[in-house]
Amino acid sequence: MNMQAPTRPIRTTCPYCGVGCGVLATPLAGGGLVIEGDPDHPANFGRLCVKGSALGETVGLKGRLLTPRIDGREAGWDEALDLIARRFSETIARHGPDSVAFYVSGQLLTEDYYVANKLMKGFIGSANIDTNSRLCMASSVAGHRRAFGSDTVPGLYEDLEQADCVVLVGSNLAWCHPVLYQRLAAARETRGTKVIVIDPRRTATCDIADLHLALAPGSDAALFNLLLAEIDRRGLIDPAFAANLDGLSEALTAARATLPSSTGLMHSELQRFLQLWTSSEKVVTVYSQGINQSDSGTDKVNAILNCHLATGRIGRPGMGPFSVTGQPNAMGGREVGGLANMLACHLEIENPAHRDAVQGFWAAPRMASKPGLKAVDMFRAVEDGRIKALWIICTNPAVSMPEADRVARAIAGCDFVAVSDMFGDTDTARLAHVVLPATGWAEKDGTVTNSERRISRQRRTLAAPGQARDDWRILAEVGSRMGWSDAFAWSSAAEIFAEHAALSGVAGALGSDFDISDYAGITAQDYDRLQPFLWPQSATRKGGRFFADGRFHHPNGKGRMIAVAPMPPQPLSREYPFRLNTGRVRDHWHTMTRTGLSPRLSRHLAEPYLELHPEDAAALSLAPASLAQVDSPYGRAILRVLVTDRVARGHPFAPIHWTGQTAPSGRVGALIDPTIDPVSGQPASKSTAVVIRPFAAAWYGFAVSTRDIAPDCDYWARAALPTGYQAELAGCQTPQDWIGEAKRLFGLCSDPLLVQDRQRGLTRLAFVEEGQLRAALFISPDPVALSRSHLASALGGDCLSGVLAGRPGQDQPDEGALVCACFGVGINTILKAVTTQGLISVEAIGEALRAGTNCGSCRPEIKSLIRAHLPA
Ligand SMILES: Nc1nc2c(c(=O)[nH]1)N[C@H]1C(S)=C(S)[C@@H](COP(=O)(O)OP(=O)(O)OC[C@H]3O[C@@H](n4cnc5c(=O)[nH]c(N)nc54)[C@H](O)[C@@H]3O)O[C@H]1N2
Ligand SMILES: Nc1nc2c(c(=O)[nH]1)N[C@H]1C(S)=C(S)[C@@H](COP(=O)(O)OP(=O)(O)OC[C@H]3O[C@@H](n4cnc5c(=O)[nH]c(N)nc54)[C@H](O)[C@@H]3O)O[C@H]1N2
Ligand code: SF4
Ligand SMILES: [Mo]
Repeated sequence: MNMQAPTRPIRTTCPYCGVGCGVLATPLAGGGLVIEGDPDHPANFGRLCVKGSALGETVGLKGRLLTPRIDGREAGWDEALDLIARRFSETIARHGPDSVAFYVSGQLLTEDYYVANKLMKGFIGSANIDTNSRLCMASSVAGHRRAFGSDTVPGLYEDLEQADCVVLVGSNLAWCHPVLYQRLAAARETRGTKVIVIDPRRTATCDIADLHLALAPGSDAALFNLLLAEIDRRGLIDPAFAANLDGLSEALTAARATLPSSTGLMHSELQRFLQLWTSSEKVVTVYSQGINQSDSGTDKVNAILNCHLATGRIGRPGMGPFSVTGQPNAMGGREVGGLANMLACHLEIENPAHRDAVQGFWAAPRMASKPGLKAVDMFRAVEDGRIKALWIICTNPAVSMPEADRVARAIAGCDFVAVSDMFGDTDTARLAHVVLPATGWAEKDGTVTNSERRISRQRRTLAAPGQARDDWRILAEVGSRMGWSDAFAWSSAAEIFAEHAALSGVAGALGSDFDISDYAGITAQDYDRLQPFLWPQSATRKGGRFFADGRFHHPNGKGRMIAVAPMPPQPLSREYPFRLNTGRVRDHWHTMTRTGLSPRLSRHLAEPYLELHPEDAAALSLAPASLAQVDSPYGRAILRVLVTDRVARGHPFAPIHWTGQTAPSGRVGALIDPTIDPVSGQPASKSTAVVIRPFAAAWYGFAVSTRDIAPDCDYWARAALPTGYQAELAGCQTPQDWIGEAKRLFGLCSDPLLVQDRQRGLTRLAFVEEGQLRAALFISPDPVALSRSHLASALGGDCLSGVLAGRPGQDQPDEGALVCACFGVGINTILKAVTTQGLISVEAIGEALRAGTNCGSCRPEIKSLIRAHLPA
C-alpha cells in the first residue's frame, strides 16, 4: 500500500533527534535509498544534518537480525511469541503483575508505544513500564507538570527565529539538534538575535554565542534564581499574568537568598546575562541534558520556568521556555503514557477518575493503580529478583544506563529476558533468552512527535528484511497470546493511531492538554496522506502555543512557581577528585548500532576520548593522545586523552557512544553514578566523581583491514572505513610474535611485509594480496603517530607507496581528520586553504572546497579552524 514506484520519493521523518526533520526517501531499484531533506516539512524546510543525510548508508543488511532467536538458536515466530506469552503469564500467575516489566524507548513509534503501554497498564495490570526517556526527559516532564499541571511544551520552533535573545542552557544544539541550530544561526544573521550559551564546557554551539557562561557545574538553579531576583528588582514581574500564578512570593524569597558566588561566574559575565535576558521581552530559554540529567534536575527546570512565568514571557511569539527533546519520539512516548508514573494521553495514574476513564475506554480487566518502577529502580528490582520477566524494546541499557556493568549483570541474572532490536548482537541482546528481529526506520509505518508537538508520519520505504516484524505487531501478538485477542486485534498502524486519537478525546474532556480527537475516525487512506500537524487538534483547540492566556492545567486553573533552593553539587573526595561530564558527539547516535555502519559518520571522531584541561593533563602526566584509565566507585573505562581548554580544570568530558562491539573498555556508562533526581527519578549522568591515571600501556597499535578486525587486547576501538575497518589498539604486555598476532587479528595466513626498528620498538606489518593492501598493523611504544586517513585511503587499493612509512608519498595529499563528512574534506585541506590561499570565511572555504555546503553540521568547526589559524 505504501510501496510506491522506485522513482518517486516517499515523505518520511528522520529517526534520530527530536527536531524531527522531514525526509524524502527514494528507494533505488537495486536496494537502498536516496535521501534528501523535505522542503515542505515545517521542522526543517529541506535541511538535513549529517546524520540525516547519511541515512542511506545505514539501511543495509549488515548485522541485522533476520529471525527470532531462543537461547542463541534460530527459532520460528510462533515458538518465540508463545514462549514470551507463557513466561510472562506464568510469572504473573505465580508472583503477581508487578513481577514483570517492560523497558522501552523514545525511539519507538507512537503506535508501538501505545500498544506496549496498553498491554502493561491495562491488561497485565502493572505500571512497570518505563523508558529510556527516564534518562533523558523525565526532569522536564516533572518540571512541566509542577509548573503547568501538565507536560506541555508551550512554544514552537519559530519562536527561536522570532526571539531577540535565545539562551541555550545545558544544550549543545550545534551537535545535538543541528537543524534547529541552523535555523537559529540563520535568524541571528538577519535579525541580530543575542545568543547566550550556558555550559561548563566550550562547545561547538558557542560558535554563535554572544556570551558563553562557563558556570560551575550544577549551578544552573542558582543562576536562574539570581535572574528571578533581578526580574523582581527591575520591576518586570507582570502583575496581570502573576494573578494567574501560585507560589510567586515563596519563589522570590528563595531566589533572593541565592548567592552569586555559587555560580563561579565573574560579576561582569553575570551582569551581562541578567541585562540581556531581562531587557529582551522576546526571550526563549532552551534547555536540555545539562539541566535534566542532574540530581536536582526538576528544580533546575522549575528555576527556568519561574522566570518565564513571572514575566509572562510564555506562549507568545518569540518567547518561552523550550525543552528540546532528544529522541525522535520522546514526545510521543510521553503522550501515550510510556513513563511508569503516567497514564495514556497525559492522564494521571494516581487520579481515580482518569484511571476509570482509561479502563472504560480499553475495557481493561485490571488497571494499574499506582506508579510503577522507574528505570534505575526497575533494574534494581531485576537485580534482586523482584522482577522475574523483563522485555526490553528499542534501547540498549547494558550501555546507556548509569552503573552499566551492574545493569548488565542484573539483566544476565534475570529469570527471563526478551529483547526486541534491529540487531542481534547489541550488548543488551547478547544477554537475552529471546531476541526478536524488529523492523527499523524505513521499514515501518507510524507517527512521531517532535520537540514542538508536531506529529509527522514515518512511512515504510523498504521491505522488512528476513522475518523482521513491526514492534506494535510483536507486542499485539503477545497480548493476544496472553488471552486478550480482542483488545489487540489491530490490522494496521492506522487503526492504532485512530484508537489513540479517540482516547485523547476522552482525555480532553477530562481537561487534558493532549487532545487529537479530530483524528479519531481517521481512515487508512487519510493516515497514508497525513500531513505534519501540531497538537492539540480537537473541536475546541487547534495547534498553536500554550499559556499566553494564563490558563494552566492545575485543578484551580493557575500556574505554579516553585521555590527552588539550589543544591550544591556532591562534594568531591580525595579518592575521586574529578567530576566527569558526559554527552554526545556530532556524527554518532547513542550506542552507534546504526551510525556506526556509516564510514563517513565514523571519521569525525573514531574513538572514545576524554577531554582534559591542559593543567589537569600535566598534573597527571598524561600526554596528548595517550590513554587514561578512569575509575569511579562503579566501574572503569580507558579513554584517549584529548588535551583542551574547552573544558574546565577538574571537569573532564567523555562521549557516551562506545560499546562492547566498538570499544569494550570505552563504555562510559560503566562509570556513571546512579544517583537520581528525587522528583523525576532521572539519573545525574553529567557528574560522576572519578579518579584519572595514565593507563600503563606497554605498546600502542593501529590497524586497518579490508575484513572485520577481531582485537583481543586491553584496549581497542574499532570503526568502519569505506573499504574495511580500522582499530586503535593498546596492551599492557608486549607479545613475542607480532606476525602471529597480526595473522590472528586479521584472520589472514599469508606472510606480511615487515619493517622493524628494534631500537625504537617499532613494528610495521602490511599484508598485500594480489597486489592490493589487505591489512596493516603499526606498533609503537608510544601512541602511534601516522596518517590514519592515508592508510584508510590506501586500504584495498594497489597504491602501496608510503604505506609502511605511515604517511603519503610527496605527490599525495593527506586529508587528516575528517571535518566535512558530506564531501570528505579533511582538516589539512581546510588549513591549507586558510593559510596558503587566504580563504578566511566559512563561505569562501565552502566555495573552494564544498566543505560545509551540504548539511552544514561542520560549519562551527570550520569557523573555529579559521579563527585559530588566521594568517598573520
Ligand atoms: N549527534 C547526536 N545528536 C543527538 C544525540 C546523539 O546521540 N548524537 N542524541 C539525542 C538525544 S536522545 C538527546 S537527549 C539530545 C541531548 O542533547 P544535549 O543535551 O544538547 O547533549 P549532551 O551532549 O548530552 O549535553 C549537553 C551539554 O550539557 C553540558 N552540561 C554538563 N553539565 C552541565 C551543567 O551542570 N550545567 C549546564 N548548563 N550544562 C551542563 C555538557 O557539557 C554538554 O555540552 O541529543 C539528541 N541529539
Ligand atoms: N553517561 C550518560 N549516559 C546516558 C546519557 C548521557 O548523556 N550520559 N544520555 C541518556 C539518554 S538522554 C538517552 S536517550 C539514552 C539512549 O540510550 P539507548 O536508548 O540505550 O541508545 P540507542 O543506541 O539509541 O538504543 C536504541 C536501540 O534500539 C535499536 N533500534 C533502533 N530502531 C529500532 C526499532 O524500530 N525497533 C526496535 N525494537 N529496536 C530498534 C537500536 O539498534 C539500539 O540497539 O542514553 C542515556 N545514557
Ligand atoms: S537535525 Fe539531523 S538528526 Fe535531527 S532530525 Fe534533523 S536530520 Fe535528523
Ligand atoms: Mo535522550
